[in-house]
Amino acid sequence: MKRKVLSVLLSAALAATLMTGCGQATSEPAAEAAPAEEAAPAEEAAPAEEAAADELIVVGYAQVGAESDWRTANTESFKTEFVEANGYKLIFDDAQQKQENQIKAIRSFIQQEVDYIVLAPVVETGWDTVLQEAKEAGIPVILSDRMVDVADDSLYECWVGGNFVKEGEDAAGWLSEYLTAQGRADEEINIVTLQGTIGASAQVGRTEGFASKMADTWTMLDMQTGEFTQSKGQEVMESFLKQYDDIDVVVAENDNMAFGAIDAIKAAGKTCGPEGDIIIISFDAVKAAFESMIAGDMNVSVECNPLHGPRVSEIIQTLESGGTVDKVMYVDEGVFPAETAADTIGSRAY
Ligand code: GYE
Repeated sequence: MKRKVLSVLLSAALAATLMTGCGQATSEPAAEAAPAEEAAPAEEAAPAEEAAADELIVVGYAQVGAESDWRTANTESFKTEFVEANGYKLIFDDAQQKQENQIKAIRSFIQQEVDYIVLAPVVETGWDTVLQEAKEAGIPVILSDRMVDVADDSLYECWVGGNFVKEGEDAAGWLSEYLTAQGRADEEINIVTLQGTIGASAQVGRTEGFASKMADTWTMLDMQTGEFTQSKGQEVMESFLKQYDDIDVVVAENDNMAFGAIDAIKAAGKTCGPEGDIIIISFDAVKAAFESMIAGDMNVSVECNPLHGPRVSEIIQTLESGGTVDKVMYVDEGVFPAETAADTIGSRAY
């Protein structure tokens, strides 16, 4: 609907340009000014590039922010996929980890009459009103990465992302096997968790998943948010180290917070990683995590794949051709322990 209007406007603008003689050289007559209802669609008469511009699918992406390596890879994935050569115009908004900014971005996408809205919601709650507005405007909303918690699931088309609960379970499963292999299965183990942004699906799922697999011999000493950033992760770890002198394991709910925690541990004169005193468990498995494992600082990173651009594009293409998509689509993810890092790093895409 929207694109047809745009195409009519563009063809009228083109015709006006041609009639004033300022346009690019073309042999086409001014007949392009014909009303849209006429048989020959305006774009057939326009030069190839103009025709292509008429057909672009306009996508507004309400991104969380730029808080982590994962997020940077995710943004890159969208910016590479949603290009004119693939038939898209991308309107990208970085909300700096603030829900209010994402709500503003969505309202602006609605005003601009985009064809699709893609939302990576910073937290799960508080979306009912603005998604209702998008629905009333007839703009499909595709959720990517994190989930929303809304009363009416017809407010979004579908969701694609990682299985965060499973990631948390996998992290605990790895720890259990690791401790057993070390002959420490019966030892009292003290754990602290650096949580992601409270209320974000990645935080909620990873915290829940890990908690559900806690062994009887493990104690969760403390959990605090590090907002998914390296600096906050470091700050929180510094305070944990002051408070507790017997930390065996750090669970960082993303790699960047783990990097901050490692810095804090070293600054406190302690050691971590496979040869050190404190076990570091992390999530995302970005390239820098592999480097950290190779350097001997991190024990394991549970993968979370950020390359959602092509996945969302495929969803849009399916919807464009009248097809249907699954409501919930999980991406396959693995677990990467330090001993495999050197062999794997070369094949990592992010
Ligand atoms: O783990 C973290 C990022 O929602 C899965 O957000 C994403 C998380 C990812 O900031 O690094």
